[in-house]
Amino acid sequence: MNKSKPENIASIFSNFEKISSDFSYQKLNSGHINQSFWVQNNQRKFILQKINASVFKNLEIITENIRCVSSHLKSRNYPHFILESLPFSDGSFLWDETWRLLNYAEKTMTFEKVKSPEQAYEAAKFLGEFHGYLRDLDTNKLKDSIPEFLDFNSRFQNFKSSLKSASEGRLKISENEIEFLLSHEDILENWNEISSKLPERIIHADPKISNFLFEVNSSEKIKALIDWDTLMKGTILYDFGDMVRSYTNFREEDDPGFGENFSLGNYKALKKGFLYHLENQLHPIEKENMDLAGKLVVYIQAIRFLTDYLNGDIYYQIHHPEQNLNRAKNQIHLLKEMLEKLN
Ligand code: GN1
Ligand code: MG
Repeated sequence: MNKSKPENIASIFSNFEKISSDFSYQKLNSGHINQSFWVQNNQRKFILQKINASVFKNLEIITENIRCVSSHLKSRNYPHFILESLPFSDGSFLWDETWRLLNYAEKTMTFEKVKSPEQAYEAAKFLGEFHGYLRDLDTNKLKDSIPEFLDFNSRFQNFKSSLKSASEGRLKISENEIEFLLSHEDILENWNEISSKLPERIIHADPKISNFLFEVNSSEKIKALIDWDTLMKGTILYDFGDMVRSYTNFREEDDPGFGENFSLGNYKALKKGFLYHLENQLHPIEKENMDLAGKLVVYIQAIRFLTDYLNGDIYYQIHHPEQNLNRAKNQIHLLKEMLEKLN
């Protein structure tokens, strides 16, 4: 029996609490890795998720990392929503090995794309504040939820391997993108020159705009930062770069169109927002390399999407056959404009 089928949602949830007459659920379409459902019972809402165990190979680690960060934030009186994994009736945090239940920030909404520089500013400020609260949590308390997640040289090598194993058809259709990525390896080389000097901190590692919950009917008031599965030890510049990737993109992540891709206005707002809480906490080498971090993360994300396309779409969920290629094109177009405008 395929336990991920929606008809099992009620039965999985019933291992948390009795199903009441107002029980309902809805599949959420955001996220490329896990399957998420919004569940309501007794007028309370939760997120029920089937974790993708081929990406997150050790689910105990992500559960433990979330628990560790939640309790740290509570002990510091973090003033916003704190994500928590909720125990099922037998005391375990995972049901049937891959299902988990999370608390939910009520009356919130998400955006797939940034609406305005003000919104970029607010989200970056919110993330900077989150970092400020994590500053005194020992980085060794978190274990790697995905080994080599931040190993950009491995990502490049995996891309090169995919060129050897991909089908003729996929290689042909993406030849321009392959050529672009191979000819811009200098971005990675520039990064390699500074990376060993960057301080290690606890980072979120996926702060794209859709991972912020905004108050309903507000595009600026943020209630929560969610998706804590990739909380890990790494450089804070990865978080900054990932925000650049997401917040400066005028287009949706799978829109392959070219022209008017990068918003310099959003970029400036985001930088200002990020530094709001962190100005005095960042090391000079971090402040000096913010632009490079933006380019690097977009470059690596393009590589990740294209590698997955060449490998036959085995990592990211897709809804149509060229979606990963379109996602890669979108990142490349964004990067092209960044290279022009951020010099
Ligand atoms: C994935 O599943 P989701 O949307 O939270 C990916 C991120 C990428 C992002 C691109 C574990 O995140 O690293 O930046 O897609 N997560 C993992 O949208 O690979
Ligand atoms: Mg994520």
